[in-house]
Amino acid sequence: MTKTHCPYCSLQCGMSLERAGRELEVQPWAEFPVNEGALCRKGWTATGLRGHRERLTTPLVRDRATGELRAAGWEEALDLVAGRLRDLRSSYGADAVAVFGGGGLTNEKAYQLGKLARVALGTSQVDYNGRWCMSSAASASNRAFGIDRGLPFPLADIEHTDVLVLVGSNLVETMPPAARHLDRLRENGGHVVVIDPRRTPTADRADTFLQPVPGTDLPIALGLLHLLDAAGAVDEEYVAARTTGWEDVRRAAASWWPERVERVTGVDAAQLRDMGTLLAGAAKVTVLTARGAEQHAQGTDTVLAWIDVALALGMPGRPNAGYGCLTGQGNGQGGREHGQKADQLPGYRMIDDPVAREHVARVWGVPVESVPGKGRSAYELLDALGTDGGPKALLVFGSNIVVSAPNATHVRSRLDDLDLLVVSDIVLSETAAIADVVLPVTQWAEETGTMTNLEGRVILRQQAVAPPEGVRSDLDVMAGLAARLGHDFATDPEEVFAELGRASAGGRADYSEITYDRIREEHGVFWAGPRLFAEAFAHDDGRARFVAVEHRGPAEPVDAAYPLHLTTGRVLAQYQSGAQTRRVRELPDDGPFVELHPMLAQRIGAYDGEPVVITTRRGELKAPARVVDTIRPDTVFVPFHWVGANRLTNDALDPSSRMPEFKVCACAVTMVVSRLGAGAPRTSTTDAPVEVRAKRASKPAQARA
Ligand SMILES: Nc1nc2c(c(=O)[nH]1)N[C@H]1C(S)=C(S)[C@@H](COP(=O)(O)OP(=O)(O)OC[C@H]3O[C@@H](n4cnc5c(=O)[nH]c(N)nc54)[C@H](O)[C@@H]3O)O[C@H]1N2
Ligand SMILES: Nc1nc2c(c(=O)[nH]1)N[C@H]1C(S)=C(S)[C@@H](COP(=O)(O)OP(=O)(O)OC[C@H]3O[C@@H](n4cnc5c(=O)[nH]c(N)nc54)[C@H](O)[C@@H]3O)O[C@H]1N2
Ligand code: SF4
Ligand SMILES: [Mo]
Repeated sequence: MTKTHCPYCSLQCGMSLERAGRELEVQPWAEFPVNEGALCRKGWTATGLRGHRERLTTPLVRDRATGELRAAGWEEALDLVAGRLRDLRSSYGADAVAVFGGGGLTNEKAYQLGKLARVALGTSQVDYNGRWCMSSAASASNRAFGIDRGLPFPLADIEHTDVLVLVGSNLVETMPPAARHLDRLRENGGHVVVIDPRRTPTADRADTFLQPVPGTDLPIALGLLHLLDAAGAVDEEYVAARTTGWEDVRRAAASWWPERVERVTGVDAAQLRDMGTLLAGAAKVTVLTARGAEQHAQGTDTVLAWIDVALALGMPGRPNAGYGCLTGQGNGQGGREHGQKADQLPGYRMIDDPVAREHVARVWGVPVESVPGKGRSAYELLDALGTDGGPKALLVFGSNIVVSAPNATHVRSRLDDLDLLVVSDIVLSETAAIADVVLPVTQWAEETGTMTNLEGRVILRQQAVAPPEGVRSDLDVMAGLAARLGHDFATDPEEVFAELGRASAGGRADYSEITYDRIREEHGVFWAGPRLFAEAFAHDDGRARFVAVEHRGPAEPVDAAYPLHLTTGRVLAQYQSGAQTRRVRELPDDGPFVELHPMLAQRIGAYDGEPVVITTRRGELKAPARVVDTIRPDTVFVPFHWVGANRLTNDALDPSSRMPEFKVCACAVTMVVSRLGAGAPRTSTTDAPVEVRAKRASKPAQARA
């Protein structure tokens, strides 16, 4: 029996893997405090990729003559990659080679990937998919608090807050075992507020539900600040002692009276006033943001506005209160701390900080001048591929870009213009399928490494079974490439972790005191401790910053041609690009769908289950309609776990985090001529028969599926 953690999301649920003959069974690990033995369907079925017929077990190389991928040996594949990287570097310079990582990689891999880029390849062009995840919350937290720790307190603390505000989180479907905290909070007499354009299963667990137009969470926060100020509910003592900048925020909020907020957001002024009263009267308030609020071209400002609300109430640093971001990927937190980010060195050090550069160069044993500077952010990197002056080769570890990048048709064209695309994966993802070289790697359960969960708790995923013959670990692959480029890299995860500890020592995220043994003994170890900010914030003066922000609105407003808001997100049974979960037999793989309101369905003559076409300025997708009365009539929703959703999405970026606007763009929906004989798109609202799918009941999240 091996105690380990789920391969998927940032909750990193503890689980126990037991061998039963040739099978590997998932069993509860009841003592692990974050999930107390509960798992969601994805966790229970996580061994489904083991021994899967689509598992990659040999390197693949694209044959020049046939254009097809063919099996190759490891030496051939690695020699080929290293040789072509060397050639491209000598023709075009070191920045002609780019590296793209993932927030699902272990800390050891994320650290080694940054080192592979900076030391072995000498390129500044490295970034990762975390840019598309929580980067807006990260840049807001750095600005406001001087540090970016998703949750500065253990998740279970929310059970003891008085009011919990979830801004753009559907955690009942995205972190099902965490739903227990909502239930316990309400049993304790607490109040849950959910803000989402869709009445999700999470909203069904709320006492207050606000259903705004996508992209308008920022004015809601300004409206609340306006109300709190008018009611004299601002904690003046806390504001004076622990913060700076309140007066600017007060001025910015002054013109956001509730009726103006209602006009912009669609949220009733009366409902907003009630929420203001609720917050004003609560002793402990916790605000949590997730992708719904963050994945916008004004995502950073939106998070800053919500941090302003928490600060005005005097919450951050108080027990069972404050602000946090619900990070998403398995190693969403650690993945952004150890140097796979374009502007960053291990330990959350900034790459343009001379002291940080000296320290890390010493650990790496290289001259400090050889450490490259800041590179392009994820989307800007992809956008530059194959262009004049852009990278000619891309190495991908742990991301399925073809499915999950915004404006996917354009990104695909950039990938097609590369001289060399190398993908390391466990299956032939849509991105691996177009690569020149595919390197098959070990997966979770076949290897050991640490992850840092959404609370900043460093946990240990331990190897439970031997990998299939023919695959190598990512650490082996990186060492193999480094060796061919003249560098000696460690491959033992514990050794790499110790090196990471030294490189991070003294940084904002300092792992130097953490060891595998301590993690095993303590159910995970929090870097910087479980609770931050009780005494001081991380800025030099110890104070948090209020930041005054303005509402700009979505980069692409609706108009006559594209009259609807499109938003995207997740369903419970699939994970991310679906590369893994679409292959797990026990999980429903029912394709993308277009969720829309009965009123909209009636207007266009669409029927539940029948195909509709959704169009944006960038592309179109045909998929079955899912007619539900839980979504705003002016908004449609498409899950992104299947190819297609991202052909539609907008690549407008947040100016500070460089987060793409996944959560809102303008679209049009028309019905397709169907077998029911309906014809051209309709505008009539009187005669179209509408079948309304019963609101899907919230799934028994904690029950074993
Ligand atoms: N089942 C499942 N769980 C997952 C994942 C998965 O792929 N599948 N991925 C993991 C990862 S990496 C992440 S980042 C997390 C994401 O976790 P969440 O952020 O909870 O997931 P999303 O579905 O992306 O978005 C949450 C909600 O935002 C709403 N929303 C859309 N636009 C807006 C808006 O403008 N404002 C507001 N307030 N809400 C809006 C959507 O309707 C949706 O219900 O989930 C993690 N857990
Ligand atoms: N429209 C829309 N698009 C979105 C989002 C959205 O809400 N809407 N959300 C965004 C968010 S929050 C995220 S996090 C991204 C995620 O999108 P992706 O980056 O595509 O995430 P995954 O599907 O997890 O991709 C991981 C890939 O790595 C492989 N893999 C798994 N483990 C390992 C490993 O240890 N090593 C290696 N080498 N490979 C491994 C998997 O098989 C898979 O192919 O999508 C973003 N895209
Ligand atoms: S919530 Fe589900 S996907 Fe996330 S770690 Fe737990 S079992 Fe895995
Ligand atoms: Mo994410």
